[in-house]
Amino acid sequence: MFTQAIVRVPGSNFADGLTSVELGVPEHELVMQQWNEYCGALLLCGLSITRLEADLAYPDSTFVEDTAVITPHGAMLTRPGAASRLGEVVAIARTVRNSYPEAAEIAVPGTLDGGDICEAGSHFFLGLSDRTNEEGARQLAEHLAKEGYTSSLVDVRGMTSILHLKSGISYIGPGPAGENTLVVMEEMADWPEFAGFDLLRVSAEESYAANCVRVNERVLVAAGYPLMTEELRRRGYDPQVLEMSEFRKMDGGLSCLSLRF
Ligand code: CIR
Repeated sequence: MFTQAIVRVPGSNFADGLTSVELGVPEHELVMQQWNEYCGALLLCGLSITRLEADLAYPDSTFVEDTAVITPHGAMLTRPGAASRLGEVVAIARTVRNSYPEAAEIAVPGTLDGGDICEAGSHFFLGLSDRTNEEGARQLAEHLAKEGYTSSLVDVRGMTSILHLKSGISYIGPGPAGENTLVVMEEMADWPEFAGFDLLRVSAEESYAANCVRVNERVLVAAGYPLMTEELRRRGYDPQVLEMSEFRKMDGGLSCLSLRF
């Protein structure tokens, strides 16, 4: 069960952040509306929210997930792989340390974005991407092992369609009958790394919906992907549908907008 979330208000310069897609410029009013609805959904899931003020020095800083990896046993502050985002960690460290005073830190030359780290029960998938390098993943694996978790690498560097590992997979198990459900975009669904999980395959035309988030009894899922939403219902999950159009324009998904613990 999660009880808390950390979020950061999107800045008025949110549109100046990094993006690899050409979906247009986010409209600030809509950004705020969608972000407020997202926070409302977290409240509905029973979480208390720590809301950090907008930080105009870092247009991408509303994507707080990339700055830390938090487990029930501890926290690791990251070293984001994009130079323009490195300073975001300094700004969030104090808040994370309020709950995890002993939080560790990824050290040079490691780089790691939280979006590449997928918790799947007692195992973690560590994505290697343009943002997370082998040294960053190695340091996190060592930290997680001390906490009793296993981990394995998933190399997504060859994939142009996703920014982070969690743009393509999300762990939402256990399901109503104890299923160990891993949501996977079709392109990755046959990868041997994911054998052994109950896969929920997301069709190519709905691949953005592969980034969903289990929060206690609900699953947050992006609006506009009816097959995915229906499949979650069919499997006995309770989907909470949220409009994400403006965050998608900046390569953001549902998981990146909060740190949950
Ligand atoms: C970036 O390129 O870093 C941001 N515009 C988007 C980060 C999305 N984060 C995530 O999926 N965890």
